[in-house]
Amino acid sequence: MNNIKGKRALITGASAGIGEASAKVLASNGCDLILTARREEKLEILARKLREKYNVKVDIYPLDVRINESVEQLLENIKAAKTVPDFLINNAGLALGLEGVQEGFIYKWDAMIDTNLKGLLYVTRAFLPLMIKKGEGHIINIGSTAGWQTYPGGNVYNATKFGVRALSDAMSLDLVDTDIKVSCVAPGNCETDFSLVRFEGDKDKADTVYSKYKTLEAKDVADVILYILNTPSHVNIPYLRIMPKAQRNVYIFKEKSHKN
Ligand code: NDP
Ligand code: 8X3
Repeated sequence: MNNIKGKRALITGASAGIGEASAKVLASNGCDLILTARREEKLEILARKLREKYNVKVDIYPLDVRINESVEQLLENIKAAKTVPDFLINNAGLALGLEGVQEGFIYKWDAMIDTNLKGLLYVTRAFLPLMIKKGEGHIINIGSTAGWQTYPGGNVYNATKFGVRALSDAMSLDLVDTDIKVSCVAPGNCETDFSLVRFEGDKDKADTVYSKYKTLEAKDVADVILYILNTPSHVNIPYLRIMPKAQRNVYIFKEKSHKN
């Protein structure tokens, strides 16, 4: 079944990790793309490859989701280009640090809240009216297992991902009289640049997060996004949690000696 061929997806945070993998998986199924992130040069390279390999239309726009004026400018550009998306994948996000609240850094809290919650809201607020007008559509918000279970030092990141989960639920209710579906995809530990960003470039520290057991790969998450977008029109998947087999929750996992 391919319900996404010829449709168009807007992906935030498409320059790396889960967003980049989603762009590849959707393009390989014939879906046109609007790719956004702050690092335009990464988007350019990705877009060129996807156009060549899959013959799909790929537009790129540099975007910092924290800046509502930039989101509104993106909306104007997309209106002018008449490329209203059918799918919105709110993926841009990050964690910064693992400090306890008592020693936390305000700039890290601001960055997480502004990106993971306010950025998601800005983009959704901008594009939802157009998607409703267009007819059927689907919003996928990338949550996390951190939105189901807190862990020491997770505090503000946990709060943003619990928030993404609550917002997904709330959006779904608000949209009951429309043909827009809302899903929250919540991955467990997935090897991307996430930990490198969290530990501000400390590669050794980042690598330890992924060395204990076989983690998810970004493509695993992209594949479930594809599955959700491909469900028949009358089917909705409000939440989908995806974990590495070796990780049963934030605390319980099987050590690497059994790496598969
Ligand atoms: P990466 O660091 O590999 O990718 C993050 C993406 O978000 C990048 O493309 C980055 O692009 C973009 N981004 C970050 N800040 C902004 C911003 N202000 N404006 C626009 N784009 C931004 O991490 P992941 O792929 O792992 O993360 C993707 C999502 O998945 C996040 O929401 C994360 O919380 C979630 N997640 C990750 C898990 C994991 O274990 N990896 C598990 C569960 C959820 P650029 O820097 O170019 O702007
Ligand atoms: C990322 C997963 O466990 O590092 O959302 O918070 S975790």
